[in-house]
Amino acid sequence: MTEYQAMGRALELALRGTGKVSPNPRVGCVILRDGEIIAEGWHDHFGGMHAEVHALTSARSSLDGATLVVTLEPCAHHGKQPPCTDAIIATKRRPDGTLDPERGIRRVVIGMRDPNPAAGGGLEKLQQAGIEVTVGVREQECWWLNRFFVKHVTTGKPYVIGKAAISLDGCIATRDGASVWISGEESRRRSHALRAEVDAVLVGRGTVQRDDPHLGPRLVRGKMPRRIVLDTHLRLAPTHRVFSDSHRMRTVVCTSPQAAVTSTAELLKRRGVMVLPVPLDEKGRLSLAAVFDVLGEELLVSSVLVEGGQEVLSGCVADGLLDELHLFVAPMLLGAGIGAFGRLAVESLSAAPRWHYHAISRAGDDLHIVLFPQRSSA
Ligand code: AOF
Ligand code: ZN
Repeated sequence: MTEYQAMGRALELALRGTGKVSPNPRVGCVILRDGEIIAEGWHDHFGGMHAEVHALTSARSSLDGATLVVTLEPCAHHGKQPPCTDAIIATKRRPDGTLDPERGIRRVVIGMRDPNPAAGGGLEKLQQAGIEVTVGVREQECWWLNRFFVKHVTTGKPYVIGKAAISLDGCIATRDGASVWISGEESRRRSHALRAEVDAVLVGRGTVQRDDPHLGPRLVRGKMPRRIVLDTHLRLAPTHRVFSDSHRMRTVVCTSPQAAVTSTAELLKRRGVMVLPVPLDEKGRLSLAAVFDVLGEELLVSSVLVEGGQEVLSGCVADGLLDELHLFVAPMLLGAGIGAFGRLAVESLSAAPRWHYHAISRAGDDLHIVLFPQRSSA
């Protein structure tokens, strides 16, 4: 097996931490000796053993001369776990503690460097111990796996994904608001897979009122993300599913500081729903930027899937808050319906938010388009 293929296996193993390691990264590791895998490891849950140590401790044969292949630069710090760099270097020590170049791990292949300022620097430490290090193997795939972690650990803010199921002409609902079945089964399955990957799913008050959604990843196996509801004046009835079903402890309602101390807020809190006061913007609405800041910093939410409706999606685009956008486009026309981004006031073509197509695929009868924002030089 080549190192490139071994990194593919490490990427697969990393997925085993999905939904359990956040806000840590998903990390996978394999150890190769004479082209054969002799050990595998992954970071399984937050606070748990790191991928490299997991692999090192499960090796079935001698590590002498072996290559360790890992999706993320081994950490060099004492966090909840001891430094992986030390564990790798330890394989080279003679009983008297000195380093023997013939013993233990000879080479380390890294997918991407660790952007966490507290944990980085492992690469240099390994080199200082005489280990040969290569970095950047399948780097794009490793970044994709950890794009939530990278944004959160470098900015304190969550990675924000917008999602909408739209008609060919960009509507999320007919004029009277009927929207539930625009996209097909495969699109819904993929949106549920997205729900299972993120820490939180976010919707506005209108969506809860109209659809009374559950917001869980029912069509795939996966954990229930936190459910974030934006309700500036806390007007939603406490009978809605997000406030009353068995997952209500996973619901966070963001509301104005005034509404957060009302009797409705108290009732929700008694049920286990979290009520999070968020500052209002100059127009008296919840500041979306502030919502994401609070989620990232106070609740350590590293990724949010914004599912709508029109007002929230438009607001996120207007304020430049989306890092990624998923559109599921159903082959139907809705004419004068409700546009997914209909609240966006675009004054001129040059002011139009622009995107890059990242990936386009068929999802059953629908198209699944993944986009990244074109950011100005900032
Ligand atoms: C690795 N291998 O499998 C992971 C790493 O608090 P701790 O000790 O779990 O450290 C968490 C930090 O370590 C995390 O922010 C990231 O920088 C790195 N994660 N590093 O070498 C792993 N999960
Ligand atoms: Zn580590």
